[in-house]
Amino acid sequence: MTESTPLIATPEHSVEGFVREYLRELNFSQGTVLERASVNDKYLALARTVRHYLMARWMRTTADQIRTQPKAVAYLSAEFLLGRQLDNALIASDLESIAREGLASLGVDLDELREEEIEPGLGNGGLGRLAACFIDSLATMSVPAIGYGIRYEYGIFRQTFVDGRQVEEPDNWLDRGSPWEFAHPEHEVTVSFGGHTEKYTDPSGRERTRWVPGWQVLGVPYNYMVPGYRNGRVNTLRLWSARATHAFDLKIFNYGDYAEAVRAQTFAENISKVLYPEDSTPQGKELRLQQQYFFVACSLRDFIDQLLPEGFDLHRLPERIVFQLNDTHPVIAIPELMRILVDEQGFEWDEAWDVTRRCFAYTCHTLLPEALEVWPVELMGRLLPRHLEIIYRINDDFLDEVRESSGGDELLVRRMSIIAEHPERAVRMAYLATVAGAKVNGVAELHSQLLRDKVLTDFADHFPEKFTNVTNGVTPRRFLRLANPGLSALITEAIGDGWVTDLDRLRELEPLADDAEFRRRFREVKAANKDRLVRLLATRDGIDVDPGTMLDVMVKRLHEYKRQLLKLLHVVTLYDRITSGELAVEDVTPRTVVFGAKAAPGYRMAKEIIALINHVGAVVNAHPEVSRVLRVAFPANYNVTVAETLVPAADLSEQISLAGKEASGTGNMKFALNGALTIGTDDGANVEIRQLVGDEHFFLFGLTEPEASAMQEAGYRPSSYYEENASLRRAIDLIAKGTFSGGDPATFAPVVSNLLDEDRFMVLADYQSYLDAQERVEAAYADPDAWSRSAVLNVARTGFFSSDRSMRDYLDRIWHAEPLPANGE
Ligand code: 26V
Repeated sequence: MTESTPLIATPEHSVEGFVREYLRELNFSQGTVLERASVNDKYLALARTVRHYLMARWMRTTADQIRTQPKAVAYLSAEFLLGRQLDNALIASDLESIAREGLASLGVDLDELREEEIEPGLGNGGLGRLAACFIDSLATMSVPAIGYGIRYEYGIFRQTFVDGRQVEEPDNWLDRGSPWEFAHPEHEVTVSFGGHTEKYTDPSGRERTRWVPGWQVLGVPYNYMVPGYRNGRVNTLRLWSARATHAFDLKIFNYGDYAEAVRAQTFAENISKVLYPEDSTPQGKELRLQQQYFFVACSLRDFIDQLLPEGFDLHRLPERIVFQLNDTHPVIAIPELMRILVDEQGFEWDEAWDVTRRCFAYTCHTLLPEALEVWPVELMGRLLPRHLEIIYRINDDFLDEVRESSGGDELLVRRMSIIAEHPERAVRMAYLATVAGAKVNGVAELHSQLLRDKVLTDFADHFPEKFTNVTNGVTPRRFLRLANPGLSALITEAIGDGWVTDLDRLRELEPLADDAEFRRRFREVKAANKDRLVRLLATRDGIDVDPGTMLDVMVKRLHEYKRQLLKLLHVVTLYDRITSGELAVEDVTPRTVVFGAKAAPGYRMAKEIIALINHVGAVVNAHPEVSRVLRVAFPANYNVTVAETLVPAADLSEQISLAGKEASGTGNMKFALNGALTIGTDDGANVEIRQLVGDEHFFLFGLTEPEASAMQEAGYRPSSYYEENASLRRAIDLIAKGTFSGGDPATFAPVVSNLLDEDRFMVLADYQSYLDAQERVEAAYADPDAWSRSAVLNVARTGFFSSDRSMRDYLDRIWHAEPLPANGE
């Protein structure tokens, strides 16, 4: 046996082989027999069976990486919003029909078992889902890559509504077993916190610093398979779980204080207990900084100790690894690597800096200044005293450089300092990442432009070569092949199945947009997808949707800048026009407006908006006339699993953020790729979607970014729109006087006054333009043939938004790494 061909027992790729393996799992791992197995038993046995089929590829991929020592990518992310694993593993290993048939022969329904899986919700929204799409693409492209993150015991909260208001419940996703993970306690890593630093002279007479920590925890790695799509490759996602150190166990024996020892244990294990829901502003919470340092310290240690050959010369680290920093959450990795090199490996500062600045690259995912993370110096000094010293030194050196290149412009020096002075002394993590990273990228063309021009301007002037763009993408495996089997089959019938790993091939569908038969079949698929959604909403939420209506969908985290309120004002305006008799129901295109959104538990206004949506929905849906043509559906607990049924069913995709606020959006891409038309502003990736699909197939409205900025600068007055636009005034008045709150004007007064007095995201300024665009939507929808032509062109022209393309861009522009050869499939 050579290292490249590990000896692995792979079950036979046949129905009989599958059934044998499945029964073995059920009997020997699950400890039951088919006749007595619960649905969960059957699901767990199935998951483990599928896992067995991937094992040989996983071991082979790992062995190839160890053997060939290529440059690898480590994607450091505090969030991986994976979605369910079973379906993806089935399609990646080409086992779907074998599993279906094999299970059927045992009287088991594959689809029932699928529904049993609780998705790992280890992310808030776009940023976490992006990380999941990226690791899927890296595996599919055979790129040597590893994802590093945190194994939160509780993922994003489960949302329920009580009287229309959001209530959060813990997401105990691990409770019923976690068949997709492999714990490796033997590879635990020790992570230090607190304490102090001290100077000492080493045997060679050099002045050095060491960190004397105050306390420690252990990180236990849990490995997850990341299967490439039918390429014989399986990469690894390694998530860290916190444990108390064995010192705590010892305490039990030494001091007999059992209760105290257990308390300490609980304290340590809190670190990976819960995913922080992103707030209206990121708060400087101590536990969050602990989480960030915890996973980053574990990951660097792991890469150096486990994945590099023994005795590897760390001066050559940049040849072997690039750490991609997914937003600022993992940025503490930069001083951590400096600490390892200088304090532990005895590097000179300049040597260490030269290595470090070639090992990291940073992706920024926002434009809102209040969303940029800063950590109070006081907190950082208490938790990570050595790292704070290192950050100071990096800052001193950098500011000297700025001083010199600017001829002593002290104002500029202060603006660019990694340490903010007001309102309190704090470390600006985005600045640290920009100074130390080899590259800094935004996530859509417009976003990258605005990053340079507005957010990191001084840095873009100082390091113009660092700044680049990589437009986001989504994985076509999950969001087309798996989520939309009907459309997938139609596409494959027309152009073959190469599109699954080469999404540009969708271009070949363009001529079919003019083929009446193809359009008819496309509409058939859409109708079937709507039926599937109708069944889901009926059984999951008790919501009744008419599949004959236009499905108008707005799903995304609830944030003021995304402007769910603008969508709601459209709904209220329709309600007003119908109830006032201005519009006859016969003249209205019947539509179902679907919302899906979680609000951060501490974000007051977002939660008020959720309540308002539910209250407006209740009144609209209960109105005998209005509800004939307009309904609002707001299923609770929107997540990846729901998206997989919702996106393929949508007719209209709402992407209506104020221009210049949405970094990219990725939901917008998923909808277009599934043949929904977009109504959207000139923001984020909408800009590129519109350029690609063409103006005639996209409903553009609203201010442009320069217009919005200019208007803000000139002094934006939302009340003037209220005064001058009668339709808008009536909609707001309906809310204000309590039409949707049982006659009580107080209920939604905070929302109303927010709109009239401040309206930070210019909802009122864009209202009329949005209404006009919605009228264009209605006119277009009235011609089903023309609409489906546009929809087909949306599919054909959005292959660019594959995350495979994003990965190619990162490889070329930032990582300079190469794929491994495919593995014979
Ligand atoms: C956002 C906000 C917005 C309101 C103010 C406070 C606050 C705090 C944190 C965040 C999260 C920023 C990181 C994030 O999730 N960005 C999203 O990343 C996606 C993937 O690149 C991108 O498509 C979304 O446009 C972007 O919002």
